Order: sequence, then structure tokens, then C-alpha cells
Amino acid sequence: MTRTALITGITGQDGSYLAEFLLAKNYEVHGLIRRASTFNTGRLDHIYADPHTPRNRLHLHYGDLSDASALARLIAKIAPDEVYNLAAQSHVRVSFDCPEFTADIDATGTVRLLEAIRETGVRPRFYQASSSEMFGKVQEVPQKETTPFYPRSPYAAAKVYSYWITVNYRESYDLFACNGILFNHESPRRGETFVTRKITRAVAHIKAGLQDKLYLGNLDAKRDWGYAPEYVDAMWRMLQQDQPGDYVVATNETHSVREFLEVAFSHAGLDWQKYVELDPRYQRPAEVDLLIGDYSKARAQLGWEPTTRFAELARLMVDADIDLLRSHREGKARVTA
Ligand code: NAP
Ligand code: G4F
Repeated sequence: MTRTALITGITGQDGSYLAEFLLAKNYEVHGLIRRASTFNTGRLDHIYADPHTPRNRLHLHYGDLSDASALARLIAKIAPDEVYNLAAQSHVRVSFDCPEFTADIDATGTVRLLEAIRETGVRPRFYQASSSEMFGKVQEVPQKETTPFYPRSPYAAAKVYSYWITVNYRESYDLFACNGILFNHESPRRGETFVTRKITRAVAHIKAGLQDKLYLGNLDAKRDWGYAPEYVDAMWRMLQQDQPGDYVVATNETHSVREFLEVAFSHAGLDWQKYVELDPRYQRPAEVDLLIGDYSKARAQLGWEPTTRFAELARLMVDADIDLLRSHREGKARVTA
């Protein structure tokens, strides 16, 4: 029987990869999208354009995590088997500028969705996009499922609320609800203002003679960076288990922003030190210095393992941005892989 999934945040990096992943598994996929003044479905358009993809099984619905009644109507109409809550104001630096909005979407938005599920009586399995940012000022190295949280931003504080409300609905209402505590994951579809994509996009522009300088903040921060298409597989695996649970998804490697610069620029034959300048605008009032995840539980229980490692990830993103720029300059519209 065809299974039905609802993805909030389907227009984002992870949402678009998850939609493809589920369509390939024969799901009927529904996505919540926001009305915007410009097109915001760029990461999904290739699904509709490709005659070989099952585009008649992808359905987009207007709504917003701030709109509880719209969420309840949608859940009642679709009656999904699985709900993936990926929608968020996902930028940590921006959350310091917009803390109240971030709380409304990233914290209250989750309980609105859970209430829509509870009130309609539909019993989908539920995935919450929790984040390694919750570990913040880390209390243990590497971080695992039992490591205490110490959030360092309005974004991380909101995600801690969503983590616990997901656990609470599991324990209170016997909902099959899981938290994926995902460490940073990147791809050619990564938003352009996150540091990896900002760097790889700059490499392409500098190489083409279109940009002279790249302005960045803290180069010493260390992250556990993985490849986004592999991480959506872990989300799905969590909802296929006999029992719900919470899982760290990571690579168990950590690298600094400076190391990312070295790999990305040298892949294009450039010396990053000639182009990068520091700009305090990109510093955060409180920083997360070091993240590295222990994914042993995901490996043991989900059979999940990361494949794409740090240097390969940086290089594939540089290649994709060089390709994308070339296609734009040749006037060809193209979707990143
Ligand atoms: P992303 O590319 O920024 O996508 C965020 C999605 O949320 C977009 O589809 C966005 O819509 C949507 N959205 C934002 N505000 C909304 C609202 N008020 N109502 C409905 N939709 C809204 O993020 P991502 O990298 O794919 O991450 C997916 C989720 O995982 C997020 O919850 C993020 O916080 C979390 N996470 C990400 C990482 C990572 O490294 N990528 C790690 C851990 C956790 P528009 O396209 O209209 O803006
Ligand atoms: O790429 P970032 O903005 O990602 P950050 O803050 O780690 O958050 C991402 O990963 C989280 C998982 O841990 C997600 F939950 C979250 O939604 C998001 O996807 O910054 C990475 C590091 C930071 O330490 C930042 O201070 O890079 C440093 N950085 C240095 N210069 C910069 C810049 N970050 C950005 N965005 N822009 C800069 O110019």
C-alpha cells in the first residue's frame, strides 16, 4: 500500500532531498510551503520538470508553522502515515536578531504541529529536526544522546524546547515520535549564507574573476560536517523502527572553518589567505566552539553510516558551485544535484 508523508520545510535543503528519497520509495509526498513574493520552490522544480520522476505523487500546500488551524486542516485532509517537521528559521546568527520569531517557529511551531496531530486523532509517526546546536557549550566530547544540552543561541534554546516537547508527546500520548539530533550537514543545495556554501560559492566567483574578497567571522569554530542526502536516509530509518527513539546523526570527525577554507580554495587552485578578510558582523554574541558527534546508536540500531567525508564534501560543493555559475553565465537554468 502506498504510504503518505507530510514534510514541513520541503523547500529547504533537507526537505528537497527527503522528498526525492520518499518519492523513490513510492510514497505519496505532501509538503507545506510558505507564500513568498518570489518563487521559493527552486530546490523542487527539477522533480516536476523530469519526465522520469513521479511528480504526480508530490503535492504542495500553502501553510505556515505559525498558523495552527491551517496545520490541523492539512493533517485532517492528508491523514499522513509519517510527518517530518523540518521547517525552521534555521540560521543561528539570524536567531540573535530575531529571537522571538525564531521561538515562535522553531519552538511553538512544533507544539502547534503536535497539537494538530493530537486533536485530529490521526496517528502518524513523527520526526523532529533536532540539532547538535543544542549541545552548545559542550559538556562532553564527543556528544551523544545522553550528553546534557547547553544551548548558546535563541535558535538552540528553541530547538531544546522542541526536543523535549517531542519526548513529552511520546510519553504522554504514546505518539511514535523521534528526535534526530543531526550535526551540520551540507550539500550543493545548502543555503548560501551558511559558512560552507558561502565559501564554495565564493570560490566559484573568485575563480571566475567575479569576486575579490570573502568576508567571514570566526575561523576557529569546529564542526562535524556531513553530506545532507545521507542524513535524510537516517531520518526515514528512525520512523521505520519498532520503537520510537532519539538518535545522534554525525560523522564523528571535526574540522575548523579554516580547514574548510583550505580544502575548498586549494581544490580550485587558489590560496584562501589572499582573499579572506574578517568581519565582526559575522561573529555571534555567543559561539559554539566545538561539535563532534558519536553516532554509535544510529549505526547499531538504524544500520546507518556516513559515507561522504569532510574533504570530499568540500570538493563536491566547490565543483557544484563552479558548474552552477557556468550554467548561469551560459543562461541555462539548472538545479543543483
Ligand atoms: P533550510 O534549508 O533553512 O530550510 C528550512 C525550511 O523551513 C524551508 O523550507 C523554509 O521555507 C521553511 N520554513 C521556515 N520558516 C517557516 C515557517 N514559519 N513555516 C513553514 N515553513 C517554514 O534548513 P535545512 O538545512 O534544510 O534544515 C532542516 C531542518 O533541520 C531545520 O529545522 C534545521 O533547523 C534543522 N537542522 C539542520 C541542520 C543542518 O546542518 N542543515 C542540522 C541540524 C538540524 P522557505 O524556503 O520558504 O524559507
Ligand atoms: O554554517 P553555520 O552558519 O552553521 P551553524 O551555526 O553551525 O548552524 C547550522 O548547523 C546546525 C547544526 O549544528 C543547525 F542546527 C543549524 O540550523 C545550521 O544548519 O556556521 C558554522 C560556523 C559557526 O561557528 C560560525 O560562527 O561557522 C562560523 N562562521 C564563520 N564565518 C560563519 C561565518 N558562519 C556563517 N554563517 N557565516 C560566516 O560568515
